[in-house]
Parts: sequence; C-alpha cells; structure tokens
Amino acid sequence: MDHEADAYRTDLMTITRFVLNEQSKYPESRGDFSILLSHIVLGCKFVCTAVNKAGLAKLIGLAGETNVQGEEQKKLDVLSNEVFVKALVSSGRTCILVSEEDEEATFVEHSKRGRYCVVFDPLDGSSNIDCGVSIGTIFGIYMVKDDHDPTLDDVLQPGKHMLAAGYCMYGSSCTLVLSTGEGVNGFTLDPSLGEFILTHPDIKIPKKGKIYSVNEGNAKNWDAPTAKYVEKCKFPKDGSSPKSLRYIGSMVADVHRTLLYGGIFLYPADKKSPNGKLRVLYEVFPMSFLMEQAGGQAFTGKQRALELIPEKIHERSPIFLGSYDDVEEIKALYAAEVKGE
Ligand code: AFP
Repeated sequence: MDHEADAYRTDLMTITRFVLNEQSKYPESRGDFSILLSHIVLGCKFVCTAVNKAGLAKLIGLAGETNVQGEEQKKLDVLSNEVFVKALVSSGRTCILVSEEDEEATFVEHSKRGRYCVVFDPLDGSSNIDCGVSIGTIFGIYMVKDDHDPTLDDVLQPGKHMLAAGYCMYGSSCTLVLSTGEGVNGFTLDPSLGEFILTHPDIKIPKKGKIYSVNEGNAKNWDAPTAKYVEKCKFPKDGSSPKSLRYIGSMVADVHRTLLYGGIFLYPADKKSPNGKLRVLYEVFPMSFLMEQAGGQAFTGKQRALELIPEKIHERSPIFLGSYDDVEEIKALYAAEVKGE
C-alpha cells in the first residue's frame, strides 16, 4: 500500500486553511479578512443546502405565499439575501452592504461595524431555479476609506479597487471561485465534510477559446461591433473553425465555463437597453476582477471594465469578458467603429 500517496490524498487544502496560509504572508494582518471570508463561506453553504432542497421543501414559490402549515414561504432569492446580510453583519467586519435584492445600501450599526464593504448578488440567475439550472452568489469586497465616517462613495469605487471577488455556483457540484488579487482558485464543497476543498488551484483562462456566449435573441437590437463580432464567430474569414455557441442565461454558470474552457461571454448594449442588463457592482466588477486575475480581459465597449466609476449602486453596464485574444478582437471592432472604419 502506498502510504505516502494516501497521506497526500488526506492532506486536504480546505478554504479555511488556504485563507489562513494567505494571511500568514502578512504578519501585520489582524485576521479580519479571514473572518469575513469564513462568514461568506457559511452563507454559501447555507444557500447551497437551500437550493438543493428547494424542489422538495417547496421553498420555490412566490414571496408572500403561505405553505400548508400557514407559514409564509420565502422565495429562494429573498431567503438567500437574508442569509448573507445576517452572515455579513454578524461577522463584525463589515461596514456597508450592497445587495441586488435591496434598493438601498445597508450601513451596519456602529457596534457591529468593521472595515469592509461587500457588494453581492445573493442568488444570481434566480429565474432558472424552477428548472434546476445552475445559479450562484456573486460578491466583491472593498475596504472602507474612513471607518468612522463610511459613505456611499466607499462602494462607488472603480472595480480595480476591489480587494477580493468571487462567486459560488450551485450546480451539479457546489463550487466557490475566489481571488484575493493574487490569482484565482476554485474550491468544491465536499458534502460529507461540509468543507470547501481546493480543487482548481491557480486557474488560468486559455488565451483564446472556441466558445462564444450571448443571448442571440437580442441580435436585432445590437450595435454594429457586437453584430460584426458574432458574425465573425459564426463565419470566420481567416480559415479558422466557427466557434460554438453556449448560453445558459445564468451569469455564474456562463462565466464559470468561460473561465475553465476559454472563450467569450457577452452581455452587450442594445437599442432597448443602452447600458446592457448586468449590474456593475455585483455582476460586472467581480467577474471582471476574476477574469483579469486569471489572465483574461473584461471590456465594456468603451473601456477596461474595472476602470469604470459607478455613480449609482444598481448601475448597469455592457460587458465582454473572457479569453485575452477573444476580448482583444471585440476591442478592435469598437476601436474601428470610433475611427469610422
Ligand atoms: P435572473 O436573475 O433574472 O435570472 O437574471 C440572470 C442574469 O442577471 C444573469 O445571471 C444572466 O447572465 C442574465 O441575467 C441573462 O439575461 P437574459 O435572460 O436577458 O439572457
């Protein structure tokens, strides 16, 4: 029996161990970030369990409906929001929270306040819940400038100021992908241990991919560069093979595939939605942060996505993100448009 190999297989890198290892590189660190992250991880585990049970437990339903026991049912996205808000506030490390579910930002009360601002979409892709398609939580973390006097400006910062970003995908497995600004790592939940284990160390997106991912139903309203780009994907003129189209309609799942297999994910502007659909703070920024950390790019049609300075917490932006070379092509088409070519 190969005991050495067995010992290796049991030497699991849990997300807690990974984060503590990272923390030990900064002797001045007080461990606040590790504590915050452990609360986010707890929220992800809770939501994962709720998503897995949803069909059985009749958790799926309209908010405000009552179940047979006469209790009010909560829609999964409402429940997930409550879980994350409570987990983040109780960490004692947060200051301002911006959630897709809440119109206004939450300023954490003084006694529970810390130095971090968290922007998040607790359950993105929730229109896919009823048919069992993968959905996820997306988050980004900023440091507050002045913890005695936090203001909305602390979360209206360009994405390049984020300290960390990640998502948790609730799919055939539960996968948490995280970047603290030094590359991207993926962890898979081992349900028997209740622990996220490092399964995808140092994720690098392929330099060029064979897949494009977009809602082509909006094609009639696209601008010229987007239309030209998709045409090139389908009918390349340089002798290369056409790209495959894959579109789930759940950003976490579409971005996860793009990160692992390469290619490009697009949610462009169109005539009906001149700013696209996706939200800057908790969809565009965290995913752009992860893409760049994995060696890819993220572009809005006008600029590097992480340079954007949001003016409102629920602002939207067009986004093209993925493999370096693929995003380079769409950038060239927009540049040509500006020059009037
Ligand atoms: P829902 O949360 O309403 O399902 O929206 C999901 C989402 O915000 C994002 O996850 C998808 O990438 C995008 O919308 C899909 O939008 P279309 O349905 O317009 O393609």
